[in-house]
Amino acid sequence: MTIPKHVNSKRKATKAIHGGKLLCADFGQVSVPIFQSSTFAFPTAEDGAARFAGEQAGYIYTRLGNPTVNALEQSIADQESGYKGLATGSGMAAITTVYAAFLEAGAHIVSTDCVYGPSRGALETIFARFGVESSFVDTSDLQNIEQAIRPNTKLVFIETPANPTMKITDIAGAAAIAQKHGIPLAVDNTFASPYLQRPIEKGADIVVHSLTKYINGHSDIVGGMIITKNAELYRKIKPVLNHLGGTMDPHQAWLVLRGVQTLSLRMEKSQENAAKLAEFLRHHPKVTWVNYPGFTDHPQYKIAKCQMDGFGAMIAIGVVNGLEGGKTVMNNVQVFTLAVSLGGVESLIEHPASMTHASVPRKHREEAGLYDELVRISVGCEDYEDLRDDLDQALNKI
Ligand code: LCS
Repeated sequence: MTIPKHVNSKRKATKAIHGGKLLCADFGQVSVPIFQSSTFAFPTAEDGAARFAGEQAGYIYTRLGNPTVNALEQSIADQESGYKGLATGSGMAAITTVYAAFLEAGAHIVSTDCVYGPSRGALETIFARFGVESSFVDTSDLQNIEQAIRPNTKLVFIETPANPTMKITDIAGAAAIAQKHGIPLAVDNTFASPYLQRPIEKGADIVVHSLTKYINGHSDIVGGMIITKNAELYRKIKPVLNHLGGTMDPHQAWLVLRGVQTLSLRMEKSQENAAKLAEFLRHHPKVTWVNYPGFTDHPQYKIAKCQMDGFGAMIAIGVVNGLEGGKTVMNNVQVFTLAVSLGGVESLIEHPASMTHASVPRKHREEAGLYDELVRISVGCEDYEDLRDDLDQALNKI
């Protein structure tokens, strides 16, 4: 048996490749195995009781813990500079588990107004039935967070960059406000990934991810992750996840472990393509506006530059003829795929008002800056020239 090496680098690409592997290196294997077992044998009845009592380390049942899933949890927690991770069956399972851990009847949450549609919908349609109150504000202006906090506020939840408006919230500023009031701050870091942004380093308490996006990167699984800053928060959330049951299965975890190893390469290529494409689109006669945090005149450019290691690969645009023009573009692309989701190696295009954010009433969408004319682009890893020429020909059909 080979003695596994413990790779203990603080650098991002190395962490993405080696994180979590040591946990399962029993035979010197280089890839983490898939422990496809729902349950784990106890050596004796006493051992079983001791494991349930938390007095003995060891696996019990995959909903409560699994070696492959744990390896992924360790990997993402390391990359996020967090304490530990809790893998979930989807990004929404991560988000609703965090809601359920902190919000009870009569509690209140302050959230970014332009969060991913279902992150808002879950609060307004499900948690509201259990007596949870929510305020959705433009968190890119920190004063709005301060003003929205009430005596019964139990969680501040921000998404930055926000889907799909590309608004940026100052994480350190939001953390300072939340901390002053003794409220945990949770950050949806899906759009940036830990390669570009690590909210816990800026003072956040909890990070959530849709792993479906950049972290997995290949549009072949749905998954989520919760990462906590410390053991106390982990212990508060873990039983909620185990009871509600939105956990991840080992095969899903293995695919994400495979995908995340190339996170640095994919992020670098996609954001390089996105920067060029944003510039190209900005000067295109059929494009009326471009939201991209890498533009020096983006309203929160300075915050993005300060808290992110790069501007990411998501772009929101408006085109001439509004929604009709946008439909023409979406119906004529050939290299881009007309599909929701984002963060995969392939470039995607979609219409948030009628697709990803259709569950948010128009009034709320427009208050949050999500207009009918907005078309969202997820820039992938293809050759830039092909992406540029494809959008150019589709735009010229308007
Ligand atoms: N958070 C953000 C920022 C997201 O964009 C999504 C999904 C989720 C959470 C939920 O993750 P899931 O449960 O889907 O893994 N966003 C999607 C989107 O923009 N298009 O399709 C899904």
